[in-house]
Amino acid sequence: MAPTLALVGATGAVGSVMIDILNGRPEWPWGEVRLIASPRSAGRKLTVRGEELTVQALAPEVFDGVDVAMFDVPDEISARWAPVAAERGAVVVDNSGAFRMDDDVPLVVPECNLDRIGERPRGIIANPNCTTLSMMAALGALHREFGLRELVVASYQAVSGAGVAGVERLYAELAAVVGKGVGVRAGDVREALEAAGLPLADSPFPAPLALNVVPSAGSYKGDGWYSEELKVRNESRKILGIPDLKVSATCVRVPVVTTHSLAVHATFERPVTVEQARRVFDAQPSVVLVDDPERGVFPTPADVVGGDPTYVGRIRQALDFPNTLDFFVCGDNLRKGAALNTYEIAEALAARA
Ligand code: 2RA
Repeated sequence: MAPTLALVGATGAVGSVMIDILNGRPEWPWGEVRLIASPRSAGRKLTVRGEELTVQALAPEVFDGVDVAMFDVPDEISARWAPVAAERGAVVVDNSGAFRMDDDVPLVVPECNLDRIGERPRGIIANPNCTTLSMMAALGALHREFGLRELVVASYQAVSGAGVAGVERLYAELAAVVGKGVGVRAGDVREALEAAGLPLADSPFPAPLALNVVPSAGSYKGDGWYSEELKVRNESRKILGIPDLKVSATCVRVPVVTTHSLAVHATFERPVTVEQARRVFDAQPSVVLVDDPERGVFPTPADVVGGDPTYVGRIRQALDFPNTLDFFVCGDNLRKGAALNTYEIAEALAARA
């Protein structure tokens, strides 16, 4: 019998992208699909592959008979409900941060470590954070060939990483500054936002995003580090299976709606040329090279948003660092960075069922 798939968080920002992905997949291994959300959203009707489905309220019984349950909900909801789904027999693929670093939960990017999906003693598989995920297909491919040793990363993160509130805030800020001639004197953007009734106290970000960049993503964790920076370090080590990988990240929020970008400085055990790296990327189906800098061709978020692949450009050999490449990566943080990677894991589970 075809397996049953559940989507928990079906009405959220990532859940909506997940439904687009379900509707667009060329292969369809599933029988029944259940859409699950908070009691507030229960009863809503959503269409999956031509069938209108009614969203069910999160409760233990909704997991009975479910083979794979994808969770796209906040950490605390996953922490409480993923074990319930697993106890009822589902394999959970969780997109929250609740289980990512647990030793008995694999953290999976299909291009890097799909073999780990069978090792799930708690019935839970974790999906990485979107910032890590946006570079992993590219980095994993290089690691297999040249052995990654050190990684220095700067991120340029879209506001949709902070949810619907982040997107609404950016649009409101942009509307408040356009045509005002601000951004030329220290503090004038803040003043324009205050004048427009947009105090920073109401923002998900600690500084204006319009006409600005903000070197803070996630929550402050002490010693100068934000949570996103620590996630890049810890998750990269776990996914690539390099526990002592040297990593340093600086995560920055930028006025982009969707698609995270990263400037990557990666040092390898073995020498690597730009041509070799290009061949490796060409051979990786989920990586697309956009790299002709002489003609101004490179990936930008505005040009690749909505796409599934990881887009790579600006590949160059670091001038002063042996065995080191610099390159720029863009990946849609809601697709490969969240919903798509989760779904790819679910699809691999269905293929093995
Ligand atoms: C962010 N990576 O961009 C986070 C979302 N999971 O804020």
